[in-house]
Amino acid sequence: MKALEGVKVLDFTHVQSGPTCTQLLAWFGADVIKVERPGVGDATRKQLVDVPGADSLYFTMLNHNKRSIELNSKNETGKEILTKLIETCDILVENFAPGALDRMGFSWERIQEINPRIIMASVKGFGPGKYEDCKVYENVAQCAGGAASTTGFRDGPPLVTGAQIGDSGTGLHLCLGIVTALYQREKSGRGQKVLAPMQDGVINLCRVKLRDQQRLEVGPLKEYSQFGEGVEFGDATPRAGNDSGGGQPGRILKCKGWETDPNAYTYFITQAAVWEKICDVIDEPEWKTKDGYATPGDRLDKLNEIFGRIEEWTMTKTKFEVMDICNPLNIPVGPILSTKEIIEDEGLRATGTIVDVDHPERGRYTTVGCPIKLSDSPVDVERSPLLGEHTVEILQQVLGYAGEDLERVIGSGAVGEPKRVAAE
Ligand code: CAO
Repeated sequence: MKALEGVKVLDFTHVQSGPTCTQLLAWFGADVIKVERPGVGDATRKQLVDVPGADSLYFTMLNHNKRSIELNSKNETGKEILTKLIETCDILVENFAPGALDRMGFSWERIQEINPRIIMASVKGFGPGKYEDCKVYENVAQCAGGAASTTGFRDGPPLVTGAQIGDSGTGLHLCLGIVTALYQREKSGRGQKVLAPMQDGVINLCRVKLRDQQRLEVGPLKEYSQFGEGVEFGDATPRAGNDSGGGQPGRILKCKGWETDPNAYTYFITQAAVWEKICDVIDEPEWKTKDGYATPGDRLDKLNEIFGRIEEWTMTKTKFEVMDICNPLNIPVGPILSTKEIIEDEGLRATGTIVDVDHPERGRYTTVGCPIKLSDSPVDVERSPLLGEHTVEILQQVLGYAGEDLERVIGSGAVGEPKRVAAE
């Protein structure tokens, strides 16, 4: 038994933000029916193709455990089928450009008329306001949500981060909204509309930077390296390089091999509670009591010197040796892991966070499994569907089409050519 067993999802999502959300719902046990344009499908199927003729990793890694139906929602028979899907499903998830569903003839009002219990969940770039009509991609959201202006080094341009906080981050927000609405429906009997704007999701993840914005109004941000370096603050939260976001100073430091390995680095936090142990490890025992070094406040204007000395030590060790020495002492450190190291990590494989999956067109590939672990709802990662792989199955089993009616629908051009599954 899976947590969301019996829940049916009409998955009208594409690219990354929406598919991340519906993939989680599928992993939690929902029956996720991905509706795709006949012959075309989700644009990511053919983006960044690495195996000619096969669905890309971009698509496969975001669409596990789903079923695919080809459906032209702008054709009359397509609309008939879509209406039946709305009648049958508990949740509709979409991340079309603003207004696209209305243009198809499926406004929220119409959807509620068809099924008052349905939860309609949408990702849009912006919430209501002057930008609500914009099409938005990951990096636009990172920029508009405060992440870019606060990422990078003070003397460099704003930076976007590799973590897809705009797309996958918003997918997570949407997913929480959906299960919350589902829970409320248990009591109210009514569906509702769930909206997760990408800008808002990024702002939520940048909460501590908005905290700092308001602290800045009453004085300099003393834990930022900039303060110790005597550089004046402007009127907005600055980029803080690799400074830690909390009250304990932290930096990324070189480790043994950094000259040739771009990831031979460690994060190192000079947490106040373990200052004495840090002094012992780096062989500066007098710093424990020395004037100007003994208390966190005193150290703020000497962070460059202190981290410079710690780095002299970390450069004599590999990032894993730093971890092995510091961990037992409760000194917070973290190796900078490359994507290669993560994919090869036995521990992550053992927990199902990194998994290998077989695919009939592309063979075996590695993917990220479910990052959320439920003790009573285990996740089995199943390959993504081929385009229209389940069209006939869904028409028959979910919507009850049979005989001449099924022939009519298939012959209408609304559902593409019925597919045969490639031999597995
Ligand atoms: N049958 C018929 N038509 C279909 C269809 C189907 N099964 N599926 C989609 N379409 C149509 C849509 O109705 C739309 O038609 P109109 O323009 O006539 O309304 C058209 O396909 C294009 O849809 P779109 O505008 O959503 O797609 P796009 O590639 O132009 O834009 C994106 C992509 C992501 C910028 C846009 O969808 C968007 O802003 N989404 C919301 C924000 C978001 O999720 N962004 C993150 C994406 S991940 O980086």
